[in-house]
Amino acid sequence: MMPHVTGPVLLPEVRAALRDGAPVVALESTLLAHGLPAPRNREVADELEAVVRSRGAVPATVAVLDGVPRVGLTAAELDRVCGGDLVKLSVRDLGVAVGLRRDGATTVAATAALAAAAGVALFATGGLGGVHRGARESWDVSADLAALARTPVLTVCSGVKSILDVAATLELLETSSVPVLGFGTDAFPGFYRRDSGFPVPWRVDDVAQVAAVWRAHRDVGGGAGMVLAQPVPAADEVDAALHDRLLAEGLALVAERGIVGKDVTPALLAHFHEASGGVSLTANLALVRANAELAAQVAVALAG
Ligand code: PSU
Ligand code: MN
Repeated sequence: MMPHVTGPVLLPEVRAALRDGAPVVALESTLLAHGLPAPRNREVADELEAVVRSRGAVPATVAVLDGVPRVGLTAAELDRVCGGDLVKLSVRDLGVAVGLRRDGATTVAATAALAAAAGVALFATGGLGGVHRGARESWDVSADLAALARTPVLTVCSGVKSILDVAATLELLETSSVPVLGFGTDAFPGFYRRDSGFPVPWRVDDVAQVAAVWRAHRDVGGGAGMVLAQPVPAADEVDAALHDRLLAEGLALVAERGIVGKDVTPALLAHFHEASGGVSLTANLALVRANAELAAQVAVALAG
């Protein structure tokens, strides 16, 4: 039989940090490969890792390269992730990509799965996938939700985009026994907007509270992940009228072009970035950086 890789391969720095109980934060690669335009995405990859380091944690960007699931990437590997052509891999695609020795960027679901397998508990991203509008007909519900239900990883994000059915997404998180905490907010964030219009079930106001809740959740929470939702910095929030226009246009465009399945989210994101003259990109970058920073602070609190 041919030898094959069974678990993720850790960058030596990440392996050493985990061995020593030092703080580590996993970072998602689909947001780089499919959520941000090249070549800006490559700078963002470095910026996110630098933010994590600035708070005293070790960053570990996750992807599959040549069929090897990797937790922690070298600069050359980040080049490949940001260089285009990478397939978008959710959890169901991981085994296929490994078996066929392919490259791919990992979604929230796949990143959480590989991070957990590597022993990394903290994970930062921009927005979660969720229940799409019209899911009653299309059945389009992101595998991110099912993955969070069974993967003990704390995901720091800015809620979900209003391209989704936010109410249904929150309902499904409740059904899946995934706690949702608002960080310094009573409102579930709507990615580009600080308030999606729906409340969070729980609010926390500092990193020590997050660490206490996560420790307890691991003991009594039944094995599910947890969502820590932080709104986009106020200065970078997209104006409500612009946001509503972009959303209406994006949804119409996706319907018109018959875009379905895993292409829906990247198509909507691309439209937002192109049609907003960079405003949505600024917001996107600001919130991802803030989430990486918060995740690192929580990781440090948990390691201390
Ligand atoms: N939401 C965003 N930006 C993103 C994504 C979601 O605001 O880049 C990406 C994440 O990788 C997420 C994935 O896991 O899209 C969800 O895709 P789908 O809806 O096809 O499950
Ligand atoms: Mn989908």
